[in-house]
Amino acid sequence: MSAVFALATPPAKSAICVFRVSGAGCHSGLKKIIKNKGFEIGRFHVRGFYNKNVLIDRAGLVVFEGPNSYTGEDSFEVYAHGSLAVMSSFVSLFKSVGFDEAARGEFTKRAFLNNKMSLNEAEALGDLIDATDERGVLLSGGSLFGDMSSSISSFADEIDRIRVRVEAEIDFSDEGNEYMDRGLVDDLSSLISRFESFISGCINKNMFSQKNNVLLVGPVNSGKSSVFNRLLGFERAIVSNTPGTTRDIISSELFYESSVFSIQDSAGIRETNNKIEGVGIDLSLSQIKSADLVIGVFDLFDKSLIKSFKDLAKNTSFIAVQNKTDINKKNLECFDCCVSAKTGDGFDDLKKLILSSFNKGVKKNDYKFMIRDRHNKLFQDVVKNLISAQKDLKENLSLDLVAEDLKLARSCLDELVGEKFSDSLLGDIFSSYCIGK
Ligand SMILES: Nc1nc2c(ncn2[C@@H]2O[C@H](COP(=O)(O)OP(=O)(O)OP(=O)(O)O)[C@@H](O)[C@H]2O)c(=O)[nH]1
Ligand SMILES: [Mg+2]
Repeated sequence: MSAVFALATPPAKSAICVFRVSGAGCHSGLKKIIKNKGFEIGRFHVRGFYNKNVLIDRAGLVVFEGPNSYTGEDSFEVYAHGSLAVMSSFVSLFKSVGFDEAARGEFTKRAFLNNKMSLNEAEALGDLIDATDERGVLLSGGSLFGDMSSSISSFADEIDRIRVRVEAEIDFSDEGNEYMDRGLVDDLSSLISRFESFISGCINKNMFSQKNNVLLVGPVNSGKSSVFNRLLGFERAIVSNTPGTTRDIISSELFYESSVFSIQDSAGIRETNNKIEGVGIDLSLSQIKSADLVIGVFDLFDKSLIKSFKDLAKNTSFIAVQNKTDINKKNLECFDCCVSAKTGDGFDDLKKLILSSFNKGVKKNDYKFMIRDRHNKLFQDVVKNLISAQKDLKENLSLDLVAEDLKLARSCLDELVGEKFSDSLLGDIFSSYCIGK
């Protein structure tokens, strides 16, 4: 495949930036842009990179030779100084020697096409990069480095072995003999229960990586924006003593105890004739539906409003927070948590409450592997076909049908690891990757 390049680090000022180049002819292209042309494969060198004799940067260089590279092709990586100007100079330099810009996920797609990894491993790699907490790293790592691929391959072998036995029975019965191998039903049942237990150790990425959406609501001026800023640790939202200050939904991410939460501040809810404020209030109300946790922020004198806000949250978890405890007495009878956004008092408890309200849901520690919708569907199809084969066997129905079901179950596993794939499937998978991966 032709030589492509991409920046593998974000296009932002940084200590260093990393470029990846891979494909046919990339080594000869490299020799055109460095003066000291000798290099050892797999060894770190420092080289001057030149565009028409003008030195762009002295940068780290590691050259790889296919098939012993990430992509399985000849490739190299450059570790340059991380200024935006240096990055853009390298882009021009690489284009000048005929390298094309890589598409998203191009390097991993090539790795898959060159049999360096299976399709489910390529997907797990994308999930590892998307991981926003330690558990996400462990689970996507389990799918990538752990025994997920070997489990799938041993299930596939086992299905094949059972099918061979069924086909032997077909030949046997063609010769007019009675159905013999009674152990088949038991072996198939045991395979089904082990496969189901394997699936129960997998968690769908969608369920796992729910963004932990937390919405702050409450009456005007209760201090929602102040609580929001205090949770984040910086002044993100405007705070003022004018009721109705916040008009829009303001979002930011909060990292706490290796989990990430998406926190949203919203317009205070009250009767209003102001059109813009009214739109903000409608937005707050509609946002409640997509929140995973609603935090009502109140002043002590708002306590009669707690119930109406709790009702708005309907089935979503709700925490009632009393703010401004620096000027009012704490009332833990009415509120779940008492804080002062002004002094920071009570925020450790509030963060713990937020964390625990999410931990009540999915028990992430019960799982070994992270999977996607595509895998889940294929796993369910495997079970469906195995159960159908089991039923036919038990009822002494046609052995040809049993063999056919087993073939279908096996082909779902082939699809999972990418032994069978369509271009559109690869397009769907790799287009969600970062450039440079
Ligand atoms: N004493 C004290 N004042 C606070 C505290 N939190 C907020 N305030 C004050 O309360 C007023 C309203 O604060 P905001 O954070 O803007 O309140 P809000 O609920 O976002 O208001 P709207 O967006 O208008 O609905 C400001 O004057 C804040 O300084 C607190 O913990 N203690
Ligand atoms: Mg506000």
